[in-house]
Amino acid sequence: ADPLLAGVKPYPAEFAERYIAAGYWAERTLDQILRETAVRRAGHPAVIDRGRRVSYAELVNRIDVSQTALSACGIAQGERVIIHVPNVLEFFDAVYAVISIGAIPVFAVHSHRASELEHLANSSGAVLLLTSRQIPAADPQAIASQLASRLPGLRVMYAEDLYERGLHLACSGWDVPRQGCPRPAHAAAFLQLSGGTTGKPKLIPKTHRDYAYSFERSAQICALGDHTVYLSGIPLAHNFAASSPGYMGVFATGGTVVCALDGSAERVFELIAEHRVTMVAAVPPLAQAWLNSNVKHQYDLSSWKLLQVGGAKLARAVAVRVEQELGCTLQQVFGMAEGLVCYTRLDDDLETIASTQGKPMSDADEVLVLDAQGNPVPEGTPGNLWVRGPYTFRGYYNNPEANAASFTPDGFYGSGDIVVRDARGYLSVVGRTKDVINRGGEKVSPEQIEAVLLRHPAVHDASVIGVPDELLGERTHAYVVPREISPPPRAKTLRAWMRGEHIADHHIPDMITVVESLPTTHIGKISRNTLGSKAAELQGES
Ligand code: J2J
Repeated sequence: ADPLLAGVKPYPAEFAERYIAAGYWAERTLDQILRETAVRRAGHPAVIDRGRRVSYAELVNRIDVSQTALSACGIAQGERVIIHVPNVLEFFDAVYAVISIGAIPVFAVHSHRASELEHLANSSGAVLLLTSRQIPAADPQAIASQLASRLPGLRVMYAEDLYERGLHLACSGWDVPRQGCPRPAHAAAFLQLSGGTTGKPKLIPKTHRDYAYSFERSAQICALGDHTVYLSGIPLAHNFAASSPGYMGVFATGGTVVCALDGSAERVFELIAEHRVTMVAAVPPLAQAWLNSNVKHQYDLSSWKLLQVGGAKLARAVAVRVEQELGCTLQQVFGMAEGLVCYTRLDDDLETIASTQGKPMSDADEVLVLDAQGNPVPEGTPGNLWVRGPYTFRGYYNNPEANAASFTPDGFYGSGDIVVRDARGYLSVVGRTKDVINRGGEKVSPEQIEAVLLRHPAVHDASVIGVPDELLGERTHAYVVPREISPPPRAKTLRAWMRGEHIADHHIPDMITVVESLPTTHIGKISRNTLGSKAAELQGES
């Protein structure tokens, strides 16, 4: 089978040559990087998940055995496999077994339900869903049967069964491979979901060599090493927790990953104290909850050196409290699954750390800040962010329409963020042009929620906007125009109905208001912009 995935836009040859010559790209695959560390650090704990401590040697063995289970299922190179597993040990079995076999993980977040998974399966052409029995507040059997009726071709397996099944197969004579299948490093390694995608989910292909560069460079910036004990308060499936520097950065440098099933203050503090965690990744609402927690003094947090916060804008007023109140250094991280990641540096002055979102990780990141006409804006002036570089992708998977809208002809990706760049190259995020609601780091597409509401028989029209929220930064507010029936549907009924639609919790609006009409633009389109400012006037039942 061709290890290079059709539908993936390659880097132009001149760029590839340049990145190789400069030493950014190497000929290694993601599983190879883990295996190399495992040789050097065989007995060192790679993953700690509750009572389970798994050394690097054991982790690699689990992956090899899990690979056998996937082969027995007939999973082959280039096929797509959805990973729907929370922050538990089996997440790594699943991800690295799929990668080792040369198949392509497609990362769902574990809050996704049948509706989101169906879209993901359709747009990726996945043949297998690896889900989990450990997803908090989910009924995996129900999800599997809802999917079975809609997508009869999609097989479903539990990540928890991979290793057991593989062991069983090995006992009955199956060969357990002790390495990954050979692939070039310019092959696609996996597909990431773009934040807040509309109708057709936008999938971001990453190659082994560009991703490896991004987490190895990130590991340098964050001073990762043998001593590192890393915990993510956010899903490991998210690009931030995977590569900035994330678990892949930890595995490249021989540290330990501690699994946290959720980001609650109690759980995270307990794990930090018990395992002497040194660095933690969070979105702003989590960081805020930890700062405001009244239990933090009950735990020994002295091992904690670094708190990374990213995914959404961290308020300066919150940022300035971190060092004093949590006893660790703050690092702001502004990144995107599509590529560019900016960090404040560990030795930056406090003002820079509190008030900027950092500077690009690589000297080879080409960042443009442009006005609406495409002209560079002066330093210190807000403009649209465009980027090109050794780990910024060149196109969405199989999606020419999205690509035409997102790239300049010479390959710069427009992130939809409005930023201000200072003389040193540090960026501050001040707004956005894209139609995405950033709900505390979780990217939500208004269109996607509207589409669900419009399926309700009593809904004539719906419009969803983001409104300011103290904790989340933004929350979702749906305005719904009922059909001319009496009595009109109530907000409460609509919400209850949405819960039954098998969608992720973050796709259920935080507020629903039933109104008589929605403001329109001069050509008659619903205007989300005016809706924001008119919201107060729109009387209705919430
Ligand atoms: C303001 N907005 C931010 C920040 C992301 C590291 C960190 C984050 C992500 C991520 C990531 C922000 N301040 N500090 O992939 O590797 C908003 C921007 C951006 C979008 C990308 C990583 N950090 N954002 O959040 O693909 O609008 O990646 O374009 O989920 O989140 O979202 P996503």
